[in-house]
Amino acid sequence: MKPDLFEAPDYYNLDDLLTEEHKLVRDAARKWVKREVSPIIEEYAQKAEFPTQIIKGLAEIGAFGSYIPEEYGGAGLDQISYGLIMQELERGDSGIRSTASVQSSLVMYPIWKYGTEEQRKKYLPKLASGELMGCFGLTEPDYGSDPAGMISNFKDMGDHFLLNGAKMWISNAPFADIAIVWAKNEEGRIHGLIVERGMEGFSTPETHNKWSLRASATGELIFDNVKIPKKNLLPEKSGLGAPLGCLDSARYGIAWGVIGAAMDCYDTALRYSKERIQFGKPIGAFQLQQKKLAEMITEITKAQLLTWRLGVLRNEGKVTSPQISMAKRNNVDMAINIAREARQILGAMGITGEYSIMRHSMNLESVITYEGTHDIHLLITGMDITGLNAFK
Ligand code: TGC
Ligand code: FAD
Repeated sequence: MKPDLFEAPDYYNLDDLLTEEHKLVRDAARKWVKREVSPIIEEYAQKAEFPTQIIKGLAEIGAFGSYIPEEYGGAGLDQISYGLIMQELERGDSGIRSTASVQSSLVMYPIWKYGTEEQRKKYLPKLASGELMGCFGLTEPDYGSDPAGMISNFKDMGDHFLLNGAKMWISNAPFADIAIVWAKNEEGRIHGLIVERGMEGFSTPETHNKWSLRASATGELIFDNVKIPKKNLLPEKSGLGAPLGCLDSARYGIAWGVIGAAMDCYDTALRYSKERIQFGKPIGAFQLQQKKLAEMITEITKAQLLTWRLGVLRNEGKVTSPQISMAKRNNVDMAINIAREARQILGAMGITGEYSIMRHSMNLESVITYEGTHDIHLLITGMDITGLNAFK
């Protein structure tokens, strides 16, 4: 892979909207990605493996639980800093951002918000330092977009719960030490349970043959009469709103993250367009290539503004779930289109692993599907503006 020459586009001087702390956090993450991710990511994507050796570094830049209070080992940062870290990680690779999203928003967040003080103290500091890694099991083979129908269930056996069922498409499952698992009790109410690796009857087979998110480990969670201690139930929130509340946080991070992937594709294509000579001049001098590049920077700038505003609303505690859906949907679509156009600017070189664009493009095919598909987020917006529910 070529050396990482990335320069971040900032067409509307959006840095002026950031605090010194935001810029420090972002620049540290950017530097770390250049040093630790860019040199190895192509090799790991090719061999379809998550580079576990970067876990410690991810913890050190505050990527695990950026906004979790310091008393629980988190970095105690605001929502914009969290977003900027996600942006920088996804500039490197969506799979790296995925691991950090899952750990922060889908594992630490529910323990922080729905757990007991004992659970917070037991798990959060170790998750923040990367000593423990987690995963989040909501999706099932027959229930993806419609998680309310889930079959996984647990029975009260007096001194413990007995968990049965299966989850699939679970990021980090193959190496996670703990799983936040959503399952129904005997009354059909959804609850979160902390399931630990090593519990009898719990297995996590890896999912192979992915053309997307290859540097992220994906797997199943299988529960065959797993005995769960009662103290592992997250008691403070139940119902589908509990996992969906975690998804709000993760979807918010994705809205920022994919801007990183788009910026990397744009920056690579812009540089290439000035260096590649055809018909006696740089291809960037042709109007058709300029149209592509001009549209890319316009879309990136719009996405940056949307996301910055979303961050302000989230910091103020005023954001709505449909506002997050709009940003997730818009920004992933923006990034996937930019990756496709940028690939074309590089001609045949664009399909090789010498450049990051094809890897970003393939990764974004997962990102447009997970955490609520492109269609589901449109229907959430539709429901919000009309008051009419297209799901039921
Ligand atoms: P519905 O009846 O609308 O809602 C059920 C309850 O949930 C509440 N609620 C929310 N709460 C918090 N945040 C949200 N975003 C919420 N949306 C809804 C709602 O108020 C209600 O509460 P209550 O108290 O009245 O019971 O539910 P529904 O069954 O009709 O479904 C609605 C729909 C389709 C929007 C929802 O099911 C959905 O979002 N589906 C998409 C599923 C999804 O996103 N799965 C993601 C799995 S995790 C993942 O992909 C991780 S990838 C990680 C990585 O690698 O980065
Ligand atoms: P389906 O729900 O079967 O949807 C298929 C198609 O039908 C989609 O185009 C969808 O938009 C459309 N559709 C569905 N319902 C409607 C409707 N009402 N109206 C119109 N169109 C509709 N899940 C986890 O729980 N944890 C994880 O860590 C996790 N990581 C993932 C990692 C990867 C790499 C991938 C690819 C997925 C991951 N997922 C995870 C699962 C992901 O959240 C689901 O794939 C996603 O929610 C969609 O579910 P599905 O794949 O079953 O598609």
